[in-house]
Amino acid sequence: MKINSKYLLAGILSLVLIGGFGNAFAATNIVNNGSFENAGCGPLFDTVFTPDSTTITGWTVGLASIDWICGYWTAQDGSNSIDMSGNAAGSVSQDITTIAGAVYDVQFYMSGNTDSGNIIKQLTATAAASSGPFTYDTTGHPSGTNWELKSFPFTATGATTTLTFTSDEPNAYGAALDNVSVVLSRCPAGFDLVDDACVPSNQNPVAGELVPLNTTALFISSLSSSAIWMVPAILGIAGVGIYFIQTRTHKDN
Ligand SMILES: [Ca+2]
Ligand SMILES: [Ca+2]
Repeated sequence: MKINSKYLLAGILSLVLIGGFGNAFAATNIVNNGSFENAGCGPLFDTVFTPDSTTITGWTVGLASIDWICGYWTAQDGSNSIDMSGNAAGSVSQDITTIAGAVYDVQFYMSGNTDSGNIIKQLTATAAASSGPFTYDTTGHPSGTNWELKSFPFTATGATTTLTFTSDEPNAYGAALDNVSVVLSRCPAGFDLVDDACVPSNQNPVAGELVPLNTTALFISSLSSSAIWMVPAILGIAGVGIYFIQTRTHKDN
């Protein structure tokens, strides 16, 4: 780690900030093509048989087959969605880059193929040690007319986590799936979540973030993209004044 230090003279007017601030940075979806929107589907739908990892960008089809829906019914997001049972129960999976020990939130929308089969459709979602069935009641909801938001968290155990959705409908009429997202929600112990990344606690603050140093030190970051530490010449003094501050430019690793 290379650290360049220099001193700046800065006037700070009544900007005294103590303690932590919430992270307003929008969380980034780390799923590739979570809405199944790449070109090539249609018209209406394509049945995709295993093994296949090229038809739907980012996704590998397993078990028997899935139906890639593009017009046969209305998607939750964009134009395309998935019938988890093609001609029989299928699955879709994707390897996601993760941080061991970090917690992620999975969200997806679920509906069902009402052409036939069970009234209540079921799929199983799996990521790391988290796995569970999700159900959708099609009563009163023809295919594509209603979508329910589902979610579950998982804790990553390595640099890659496989996210899998598997049909529990042993026929051609499965649960429908669309708009899958995974976002980082909590960092491992000793790390803070800053702008969608895990940084060592009390190190490497990012410009624009307000990071507490301790209960008396004051911190404001706004001058550049480099990390900036501001240590008032007189710690703990609030109010209008001119403070000497120290800046450090961090270069990770
Ligand atoms: Ca979609
Ligand atoms: Ca089908």
